[in-house]
Amino acid sequence: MKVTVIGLGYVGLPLACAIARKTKHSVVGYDISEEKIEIIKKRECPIDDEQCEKDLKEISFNCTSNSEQIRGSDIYIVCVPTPVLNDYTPNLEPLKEAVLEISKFLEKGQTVVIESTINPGVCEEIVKPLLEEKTALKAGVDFDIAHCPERINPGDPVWNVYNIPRNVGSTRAETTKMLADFYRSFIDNEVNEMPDLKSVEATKIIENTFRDINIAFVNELAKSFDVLGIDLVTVIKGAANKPFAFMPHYPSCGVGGHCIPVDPYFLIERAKKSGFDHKYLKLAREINNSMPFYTIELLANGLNEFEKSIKGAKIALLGMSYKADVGDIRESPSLKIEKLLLKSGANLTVFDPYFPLLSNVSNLKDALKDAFAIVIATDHKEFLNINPEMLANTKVKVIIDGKNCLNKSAFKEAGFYYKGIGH
Ligand code: SAJ
Repeated sequence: MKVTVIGLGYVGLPLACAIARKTKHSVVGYDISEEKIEIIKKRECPIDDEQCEKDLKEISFNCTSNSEQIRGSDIYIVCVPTPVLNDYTPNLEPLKEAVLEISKFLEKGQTVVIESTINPGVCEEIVKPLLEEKTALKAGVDFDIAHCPERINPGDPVWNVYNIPRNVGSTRAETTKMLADFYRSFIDNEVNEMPDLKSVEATKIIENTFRDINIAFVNELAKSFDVLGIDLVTVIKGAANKPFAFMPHYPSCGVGGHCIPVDPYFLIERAKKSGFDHKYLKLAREINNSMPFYTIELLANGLNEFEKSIKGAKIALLGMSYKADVGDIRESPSLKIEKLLLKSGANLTVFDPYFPLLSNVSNLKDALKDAFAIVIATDHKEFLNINPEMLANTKVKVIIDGKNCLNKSAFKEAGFYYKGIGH
């Protein structure tokens, strides 16, 4: 078949590589960014994905920013971002753009698969009318719409597009079967055929919402255990050795990324339209969104111990990425922490090895040099080496460990003021 992947980011590019590498189908990779296409044509990888870097050296596929080349695809797979707007409502513009592009070429017998994360109902309420209007074809009769949510976990060394199980559903059972077999041809794991589109859309949303509420649970515990004088990280480690019915999550300075802090709003907004108010999911979002503020509070308390305030204090903010060892700031709590520090008048130095343009020093040593307090907001590997000896000949006295990633007892024994999140 001819398979077109639309959107060559951290989801679409590994997918296009996997199909090109493991199947006989002809693959077209389409992206609106000419710059990205040029990089891929040189067999370089524009995303942090080791497997993909390897694949791009071995295989090649037609990669283009000219949408004419997607014409005649048996399967169009949409892997574009579905971010949220400032009011946390889903921004489906990139998705609509991609679907509109497809509508110029869609013919009978073809299938449109959405991999982007969407709220229940988007396939039937947005994608379907858009395609039917523009093509005068009928979904479920002349062509099919399917959803096969992506589950890429950026930076994960074990789970990738070749082995993460998938769920797929579409407008017709036989198309779901065809697609499941197609995905099975390059995925060495279960591909579950689901009865309809809404149930597949909902599956992905609850996976990520499950994560958000569990992180909110430990983030609230962090605040209460801080006043109770209990180390939550120690407690979670204890609870985590229960071999069943407990799944550890960890408190931190906030929840970032393109998925976890975003997906719950998809469900909250869609359910609200149908008259249901997700109080619990909204409260979890509020708790997680409060963690950057809590981190600043801990810093202020630490500086107080030295009769200092944030205003005028020399502070090093370490880490802008939302996650360790990846270069991605989408919804990163660091952005909020930086804003709050600047608003409070901090004399701020920012350093993230993945974001030289957002850093105002070019290495960790320079970031620590004159700082009185450091705030760890991302647990990049490089920061894990920070120890009392490294800080001995600096002015650092206060350490706020937003990812609980440094050695608390070593710093306390060396006389530093150390405070983690619930730790
Ligand atoms: N975080 C915590 N405490 C935790 C776990 C995570 O504060 O116990 C924070 C992280 O620091 C990060 C955010 O939450 O800022 C999201 O963490 P994440 O590990 O979920 O990172 P993502 O969004 O890159 O990856 C997730 C996938 N993560 C895992 O399954 C481990 C998964 O939810 C999805 O496959 C994927 O996004 C997606 O695309 O939906």
